[in-house]
Amino acid sequence: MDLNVDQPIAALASPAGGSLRGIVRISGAGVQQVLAGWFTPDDPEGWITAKTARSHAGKLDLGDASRPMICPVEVMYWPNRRSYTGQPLVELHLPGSPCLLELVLGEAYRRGARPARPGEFTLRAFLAGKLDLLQAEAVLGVIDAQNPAELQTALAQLAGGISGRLSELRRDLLELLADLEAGLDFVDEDIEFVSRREVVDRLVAARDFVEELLQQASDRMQSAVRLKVVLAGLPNAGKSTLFNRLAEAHSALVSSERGTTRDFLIRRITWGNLSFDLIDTAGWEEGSSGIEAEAQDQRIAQLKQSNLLVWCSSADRDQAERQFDDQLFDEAQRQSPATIRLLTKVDLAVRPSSADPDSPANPLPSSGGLDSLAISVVTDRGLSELRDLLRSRLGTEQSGSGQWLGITAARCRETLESIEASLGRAIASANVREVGDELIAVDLRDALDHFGVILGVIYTDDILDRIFSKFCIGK
Ligand SMILES: Nc1nc2c(ncn2[C@@H]2O[C@H](COP(=O)(O)OP(=O)(O)OP(=O)(O)O)[C@@H](O)[C@H]2O)c(=O)[nH]1
Ligand SMILES: [Mg+2]
Repeated sequence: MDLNVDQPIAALASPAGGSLRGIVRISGAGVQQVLAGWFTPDDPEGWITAKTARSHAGKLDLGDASRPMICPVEVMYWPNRRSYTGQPLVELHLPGSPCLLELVLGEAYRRGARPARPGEFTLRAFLAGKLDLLQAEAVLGVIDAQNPAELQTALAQLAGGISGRLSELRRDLLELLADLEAGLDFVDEDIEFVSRREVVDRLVAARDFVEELLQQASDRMQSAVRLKVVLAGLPNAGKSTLFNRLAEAHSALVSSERGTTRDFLIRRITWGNLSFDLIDTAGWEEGSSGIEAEAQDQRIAQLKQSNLLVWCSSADRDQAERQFDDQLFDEAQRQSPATIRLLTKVDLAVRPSSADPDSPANPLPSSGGLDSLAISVVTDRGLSELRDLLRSRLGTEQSGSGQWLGITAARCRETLESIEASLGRAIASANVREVGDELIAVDLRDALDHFGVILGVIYTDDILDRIFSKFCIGK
């Protein structure tokens, strides 16, 4: 990790490949010198004397004596600390030809800039105090966001949501530490800057807050392992057909032969804010040897890792199958944290002529509290209700951890645990009258060091390396 921030660095800041516009970004002391000799501004005086950020139109000379090559360019120039990186920065806005952008970058490297490493612009912003570590991670979150919910979380973190709350708590604890330490200087004179009662109250409030953050970070880590919905049921129940319909694809083989699906298939589904993996599994069979036993083990493993089981029972199942289906359903339900039961192929069910035309024939056994629906992919019956049900069941799983980016939760969880432990020790000491303030101060200082690690007030090369190496070049 190169923490020398003076040498200019350059990289392509727009996506690779042809486009209407391409951007080359150069940051560091002396960016104007890097452009000297090949950038001719339309307003040379304005370029040389620029004191504030603005755009400078002009031409780039990329040719040589035998082959002149002049290209129009718009140079955005931030001459001072008010740039993204907190240091002089230029962006060359050019036609987005990959060949042209490569020539421009090559010229910048020849003139004193070096290629920027992944995330190095954001690293410089962090080192200049423009962003804290949580916000730097949020930049990555914004770039990588897969859906509006992830984007919203990343933008809130970039705007300083979590940082603000943590900084406020850190400030409060720093003040408490200052009061305790001031008291230590006057210990012989019995002057108290803060009462024990107040020390305990403030420490307990801080620990409660940290516990809440820790819970959110842990929830986030769990939902970072993507939400999984498993389709299961007897052979021929219509699982693969439903899988294809929900995934709006024809990935799964469908046939009237039992046992068509042998392995399992996964498809990522995104509906607005909600993303989950839908998994089609092989039909459940009797038998406990060979390949069937292995398939059964796989199914159980899938169910255990799933967030929701959708059990399919075909409406045209006969009496014997009904019993077997109910028995396997009970077994599957025990392995899974949440369940929906579907009566599939309701268009096929033979209904006694006297029956209520709105209720499905061959219904599911009634079981209290369980969500169940009758569907048909032939008539579309129940499909939109099924989508709504999945949205509401999975939406509950996804909420509650929305304030944390996965990368931040992963980095901070252990540190939050250390803060919680330090504050716990400080509270235990503060609750015993005979224990001196100096012992409380030791644990409080420990907690504050860990806060510093989360926000990036205290950092090591290793931490920076781990965070910024995840970025792409040019960011
Ligand atoms: N009439 C009708 N037929 C359906 C419906 N859904 C599926 N089928 C038919 O039922 C048969 C079995 O469907 P699949 O989707 O392959 O069933 P599966 O549960 O994946 O079967 P396995 O992979 O063998 O476990 C196929 O012929 C489908 O066309 C439905 O809603 N109505
Ligand atoms: Mg199948």
